[in-house]
Amino acid sequence: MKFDAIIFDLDGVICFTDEYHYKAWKSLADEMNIPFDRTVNNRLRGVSRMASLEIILEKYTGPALSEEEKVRLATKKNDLYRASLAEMSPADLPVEVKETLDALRAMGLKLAIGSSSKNTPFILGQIGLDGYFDAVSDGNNITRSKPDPEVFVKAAEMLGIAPSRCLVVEDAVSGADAGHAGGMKVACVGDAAKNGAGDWNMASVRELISIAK
Ligand code: B16
Ligand code: MG
Repeated sequence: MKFDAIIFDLDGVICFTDEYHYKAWKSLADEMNIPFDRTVNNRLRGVSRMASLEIILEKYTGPALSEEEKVRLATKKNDLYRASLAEMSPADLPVEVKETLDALRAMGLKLAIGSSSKNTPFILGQIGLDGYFDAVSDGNNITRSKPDPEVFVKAAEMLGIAPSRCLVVEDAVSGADAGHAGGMKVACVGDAAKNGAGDWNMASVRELISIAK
């Protein structure tokens, strides 16, 4: 086999919490009269909460904001976002994703999460994947956001597998860049696949089964 482990991004790959992020940021931006659309939203994929806020504030024209005010805004967005997460259930784990994960595991591959999100444990619990992965590296154990490779390098370390034997799966261009910077091959879906950011650009995660062979 070409790989010993697969490291999955969470938002936009395992489940579609990206739409909840968009709605929560949109509500905050509308309230502050900041232009915000799906093109800007695509730049937030894989990017940490505070770095996402800075991207949204590029078009802000109101009075200067203190660091405390920025943290308050990010917390407000996160509260809205978590209200959507609270409604999630195992039905929000797409069947093709669960079947693909199970097939990859049956092939003997180690499976990990590499997500920028501090809400990762909550999301995994909501969709019924608590305890499923061999390692979880997320926004709670990193100091640098994607495109820095830290989150994927830490996942590989937790698994005890060399980066060159790990395949990263991403929906964000920033995440694909992070995987490459960590010395890993990258398979993309969604926005990153449309941008040709991966070594493989997939129409479905099911393609991973033949890519990993
Ligand atoms: P949180 P991923 C990323 O998750 C999201 O794509 C990105 O939009 C979000 O800002 C980031 O997590 C931080 O999330 O506010 O929950 O800590 O794609 O790396 O799984
Ligand atoms: Mg993502």
